[in-house]
Amino acid sequence: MAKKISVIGSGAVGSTLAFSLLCRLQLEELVLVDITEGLAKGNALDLEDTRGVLGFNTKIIGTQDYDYIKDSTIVIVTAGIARKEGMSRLDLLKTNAKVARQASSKIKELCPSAIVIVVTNPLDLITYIITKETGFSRNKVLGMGASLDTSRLLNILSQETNTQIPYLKGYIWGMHSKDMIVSGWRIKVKGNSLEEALGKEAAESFAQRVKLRGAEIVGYLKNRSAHFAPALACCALIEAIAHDKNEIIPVSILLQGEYGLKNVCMAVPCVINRRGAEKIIEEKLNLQEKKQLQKVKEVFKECTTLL
Ligand code: LAC
Repeated sequence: MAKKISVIGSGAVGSTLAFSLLCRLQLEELVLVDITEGLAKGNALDLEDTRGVLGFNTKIIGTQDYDYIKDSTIVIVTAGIARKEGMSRLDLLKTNAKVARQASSKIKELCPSAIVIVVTNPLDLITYIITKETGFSRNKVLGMGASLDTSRLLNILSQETNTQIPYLKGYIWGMHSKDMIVSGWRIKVKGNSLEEALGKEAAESFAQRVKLRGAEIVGYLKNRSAHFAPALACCALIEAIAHDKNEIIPVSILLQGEYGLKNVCMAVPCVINRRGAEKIIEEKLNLQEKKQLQKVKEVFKECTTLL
């Protein structure tokens, strides 16, 4: 049983995540924090009202006051502004970096043993900021983005190839941006690679479609981004931690030489358990992937100069 989980930010992703957590985990306490007056409190009361149906014993708090996150075992940072139509995740950097620094100092002070999950965009840069600002060991600050992209990949691939999810394998890694890495040879449809299953050209346009899925959704919603799949992907990561699953999930983490990268946060497959990212799995790389990593290195360097 996870003791106490705090969700910072009670927007669409934060509140949907809180709901998913109540549906899927048994918690002693769930704290929702948002600086907008009444938002976390209103959501907390609404969530409490699911008790009669779900039957949980969880104490639920909605507040503007960070002090309530004290001694949380897991803290999820969703606070910040979300993408609107026409914006890239990077456009959010300035505002959300400030939010991330504030959250980091509170987390460091109040929950020094917590595992922190970052959802705020631009994901890899905010993960980097929170890792540095909290000073927590890197295995305890995990950015959730690639597991969402992986769920999107599997959904679209399932429809494209008319194949059920259990017969599909693969994951997305790299940055949670247009520079995410979709490695066709790591993706399998009933044992065949993406190119074998779709053909070379279709495989490329498929990869492009997956990369732009988040933007496609923003295009319809106009003034906000996706929330159901992001929240549930985050919930699955928390379940792997709370249930000590040793599950392999791609998460953004500070790399210190792995994959030839240093001082860069991006998603790589990790073994996730109650200690956070227990182990970074280093896969062999082909030439194209090495080139893509070089690009990540450059993009990350350029972005961190803006911080
Ligand atoms: C997305 C945002 C949440 O990918 O990053 O939809």
